Amino acid sequence: MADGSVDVLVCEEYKSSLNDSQASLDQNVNDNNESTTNENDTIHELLNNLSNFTVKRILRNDVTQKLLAVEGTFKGYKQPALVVLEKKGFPKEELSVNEAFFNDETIVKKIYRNDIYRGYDLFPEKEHNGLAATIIYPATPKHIEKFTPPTFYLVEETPEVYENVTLPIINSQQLSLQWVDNILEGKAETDRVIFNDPDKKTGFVLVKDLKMKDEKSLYLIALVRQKIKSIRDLNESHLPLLTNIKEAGTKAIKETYNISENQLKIFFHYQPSYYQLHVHFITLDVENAGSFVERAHLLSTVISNIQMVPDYYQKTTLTFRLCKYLAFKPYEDYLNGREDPPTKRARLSL
Ligand code: M7G
Repeated sequence: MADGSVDVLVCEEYKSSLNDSQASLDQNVNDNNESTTNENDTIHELLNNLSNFTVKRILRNDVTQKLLAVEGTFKGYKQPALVVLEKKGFPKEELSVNEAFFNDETIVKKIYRNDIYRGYDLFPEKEHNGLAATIIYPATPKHIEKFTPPTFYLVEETPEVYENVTLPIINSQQLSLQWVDNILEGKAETDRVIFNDPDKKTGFVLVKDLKMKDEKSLYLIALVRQKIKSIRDLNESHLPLLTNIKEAGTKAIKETYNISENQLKIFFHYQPSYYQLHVHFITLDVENAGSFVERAHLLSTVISNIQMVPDYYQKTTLTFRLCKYLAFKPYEDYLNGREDPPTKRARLSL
């Protein structure tokens, strides 16, 4: 099954960078090129300022990326336009930083003081105060959708909800695991394998993830040989497997990439997209790699939880987010259909 269908079940990472979104749009824009070249050109030629643009809808206001995407119209042009504004990054060199901000052109306004702390608004000279703008005209529904963040739905999955909702979904709609078997059996991606432990109980294959595009940023996954769906199935009997992945996996990474264990983020996803247990290995400096709190479970924490309570993952409530209403609906239906759903009962007793 193609990866594109994954997000029906689990929330795929939302493409938060303009570059990601832009890359996937390029083809689309090229497809439109022939029919729209003339109108497209005139709209940009006449563009001295943006006063003839009217905002119809804010699609995305990303405080982390400092990015604003709006849909609107240009006066005299019928079709929708998309304008993306992005704050620019800072210069890399000390000298350039000095010249750009630490001069008598920069206006300084004090906002607050508290003890030794002061907050200011700074207005550097225009050249260093700019925004990057991308204008797409005409913007197709696909462009608009790309820049519109999904609505997320949080699920607090008790063991009962797992049994009655998640498990039937996994059993009926699971994505094909053929690619996992191919790697485990040495039939595919053999040149991308970093380490292979053939033991049936504690063995695993450490392989470059699809997301690892080059050698600069590490992204590996350890595919487990035992048939285990997810962390929900883990118990005391799996501790040797988990410690082996941690110890042998980090040793192999040290030998291959010279990266120490203390530079690695090693985690499971819950819910994962693929229900054959696997562990993600990335370096600590990689942000936004699916390691947000409502999805990532550190391997070390999982080991520790099971050491304290052997059936911890059969007893605990696991919280995760879904980004499609279609995926959330079975949970909503189940909780609404019961007279006294477990999560409501728990909240009422607080
Ligand atoms: P996940 O936690 O099930 O879901 O991780 P996610 O995809 O939402 O993170 C599965 C991991 O397997 C992901 O990091 C994928 O990039 C990776 N992956 C998926 N496929 C189909 C392949 C593949 O064919 N080869 C390799 N090497 N990695 C894959």
